[in-house]
Amino acid sequence: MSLLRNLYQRTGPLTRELLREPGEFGLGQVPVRAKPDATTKMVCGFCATGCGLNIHLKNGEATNLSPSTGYPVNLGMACPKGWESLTVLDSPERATTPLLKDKHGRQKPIDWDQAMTEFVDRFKSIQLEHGPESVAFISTGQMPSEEMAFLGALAKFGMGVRHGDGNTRQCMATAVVAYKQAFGFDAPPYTYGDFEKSDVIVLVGSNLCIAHPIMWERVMRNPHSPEIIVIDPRMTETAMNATQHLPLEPKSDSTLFYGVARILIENGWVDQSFIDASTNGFIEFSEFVADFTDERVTAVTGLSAEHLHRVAETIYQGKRVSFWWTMGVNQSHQGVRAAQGLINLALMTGNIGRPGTGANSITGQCNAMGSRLFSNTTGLFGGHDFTNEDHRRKIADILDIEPSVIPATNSLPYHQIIEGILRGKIRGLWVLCTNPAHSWINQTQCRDILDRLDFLVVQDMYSNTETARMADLVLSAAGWGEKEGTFINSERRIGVVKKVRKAPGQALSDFNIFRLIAHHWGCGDMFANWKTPEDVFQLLKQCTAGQPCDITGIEGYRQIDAAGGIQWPYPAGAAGCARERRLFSDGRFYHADGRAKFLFEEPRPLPERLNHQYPFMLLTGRGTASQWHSQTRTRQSAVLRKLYPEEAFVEINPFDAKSVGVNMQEMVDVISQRGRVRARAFLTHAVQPGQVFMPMHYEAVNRLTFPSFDPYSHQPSYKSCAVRVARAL
Ligand SMILES: Nc1nc2c(c(=O)[nH]1)N[C@H]1C(S)=C(S)[C@@H](COP(=O)(O)OP(=O)(O)OC[C@H]3O[C@@H](n4cnc5c(=O)[nH]c(N)nc54)[C@H](O)[C@@H]3O)O[C@H]1N2
Ligand SMILES: Nc1nc2c(c(=O)[nH]1)N[C@H]1C(S)=C(S)[C@@H](COP(=O)(O)OP(=O)(O)OC[C@H]3O[C@@H](n4cnc5c(=O)[nH]c(N)nc54)[C@H](O)[C@@H]3O)O[C@H]1N2
Ligand code: SF4
Ligand SMILES: [Mo]
Repeated sequence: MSLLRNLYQRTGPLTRELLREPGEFGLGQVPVRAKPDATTKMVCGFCATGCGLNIHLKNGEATNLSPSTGYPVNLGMACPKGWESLTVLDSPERATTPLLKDKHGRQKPIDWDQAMTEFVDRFKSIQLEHGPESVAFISTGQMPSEEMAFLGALAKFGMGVRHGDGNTRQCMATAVVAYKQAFGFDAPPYTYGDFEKSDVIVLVGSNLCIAHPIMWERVMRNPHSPEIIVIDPRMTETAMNATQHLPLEPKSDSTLFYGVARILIENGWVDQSFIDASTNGFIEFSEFVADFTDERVTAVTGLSAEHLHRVAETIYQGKRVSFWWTMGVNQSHQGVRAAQGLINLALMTGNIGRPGTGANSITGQCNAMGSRLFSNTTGLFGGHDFTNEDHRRKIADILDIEPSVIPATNSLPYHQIIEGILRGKIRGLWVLCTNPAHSWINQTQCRDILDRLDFLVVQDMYSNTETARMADLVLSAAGWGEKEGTFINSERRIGVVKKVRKAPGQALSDFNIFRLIAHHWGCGDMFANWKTPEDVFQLLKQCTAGQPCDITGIEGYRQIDAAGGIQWPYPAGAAGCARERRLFSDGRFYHADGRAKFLFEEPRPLPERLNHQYPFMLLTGRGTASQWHSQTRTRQSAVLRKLYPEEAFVEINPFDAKSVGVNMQEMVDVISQRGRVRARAFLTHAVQPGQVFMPMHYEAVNRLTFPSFDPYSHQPSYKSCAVRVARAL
């Protein structure tokens, strides 16, 4: 404590002001402070479902929580992570002060002013020597939109940084590109009510029971006894509850969708009037899919012809068919075209824009949707384009900055930033709210590359993440519950997060860290109006004017809070505030001619094929509902820790286990061309012979994965690489 006090006393005036933050233990701008022992509500900070949680306060500070019954998302339910959201904040692993690596490689606590001096001096000198492109950032889908926007503006407009990307590249990039090309804007069209209104629900590469348990609860509330078709190589928990499970060969999704499209066309099971009125490219698409005969499709997918025809018939007979996809599609070497294959099925059968329908990408992180609109990485604020001069001028006007400070070119995507480090082009990296030394593909190379940086800054809640341990400078950040802002959930619903806890030690909200950096960098004037998250919300709101995501009708946090979240779009003048809205009910899309596009391409073979040395295909993904990604948060809760296996395990089919000579629970080595990792064997028929599965939550897993990427979205293909399994000696 005395160390903290000393550090505090040495800080400059702005730092001191920020460390005090608006109303210590208070709740900033959000009107929930009336009674110190009140209950307030906010949205969960883990997954993109965006459940509402009631936070119970004692003396103005959160002591407990329960799921909100009145919130339109979760209707009184929460998963184990949501319940444990407050617990994970209390941990000895929290970063309580900035840390600087000394010449012996040990990280030592420092005060914020010294941290700022190091940050500014090191990054500026790298930029001076190697040009502005030599410093880059990697951010996240887990900070409030206001913080993402501050980072994007500070780095790109204030600090002259040219390249910044997010962990959303690992996650949502494929869906973004698929939607932009097909619809003319990145716009997931649905509302969660659609789960309850469909009579056919098609889930592709999406394990709702584990990854989005509350969305699954919404499916369970569906009163129409829906057909549930799960398309997943594994018999997942979700597949076990399906009426049809199609255990296709990994990455054969587009072939399957083209085959089903061909059957629909041959039988005349299409909605010709919708196709004529609202789409382009159907004739070309029909000609293309004619080649996807039963023989071809069954050979590639491993499914029977009966399977294909039954799916096609179920889709035809459905009155309200919804198509949902997640990482089984997005994380693929040809993910964009696979996602569009699914979009095509919705378009050709007219299953879009009506209740219970849609081509629906489910997002992952609590604010992945916010990062898509407001992170200023791949696109300019509000769904604008860096390369468009009018867009740059519009945004410059709103932010009251010179248009010339806005880069006219796009940033490099994540994997090219990593390559840039390898080639010595990028020498300084600022990593925020993500843990690439665990989550990026092909870890052995990734760590080696991060090691080559002249200066690595990591801004995180915890000081011991795999990436933070490599950092030259750690900036100690507040987490969910310790700051305010807004998240956008999977169904485009904006929800509020509030400060209901004080961050430990000298940890500051990311927002205030950005204010501090702006001040020390010398660009504080540019952000003179960016004092509170709600100030920034007001600016972002203006940036959306006239866009498909227009939210100029929202007054501010109070209204969002009272309404139970508000879905975009909500333009000024919008009448009333409907609790639920879906897109495209008028059959008009965002391309200039108002039509959606059929997009397709010849499927390509897997980048890393199996051979006799590496005979198994490794699939990776979520393991349990109580584990979150690299586990920095979920491992802090004793309750959550009890709900998942502590050490890495590999699921293997009993038939393969026999051929390898391993029994249940024995240790094995899983070996790819890139690495060898030890794991416990879990024998299960849930994985098919020839495939094995490992959850991504264990750090070892990405030492095996093969770095291949979708050519359009640059998203890594985490879910297929060749491995062999051997008994551990
Ligand atoms: N508990 C928990 N929940 C989470 C998360 C978490 O870490 N923990 N993370 C959140 C995030 S960021 C995300 S992105 C989502 C991810 O949510 P999901 O995408 O549902 O989860 P995954 O397990 O990554 O992948 C889903 C399924 O894809 C299947 N799959 C693999 N290859 C193929 C293929 O070629 N085709 C098809 N059709 N399927 C395939 C896998 O077998 C797996 O069951 O979850 C979110 N929710
Ligand atoms: N093999 C394999 N790898 C995968 C995947 C897969 O399916 N298979 N899935 C990929 C996907 S979809 C995703 S989304 C990524 C996720 O990968 P990551 O983003 O690397 O995973 P997280 O553990 O969520 O990392 C978030 C970090 O931010 C910190 N943090 C949390 N809140 C805050 C905050 O408010 N401020 C700051 N500054 N820090 C905070 C946490 O402590 C943690 O270190 O993993 C990808 N990697
Ligand atoms: S389902 Fe997602 S948003 Fe809901 S409580 Fe669980 S982690 Fe939080
Ligand atoms: Mo994700």
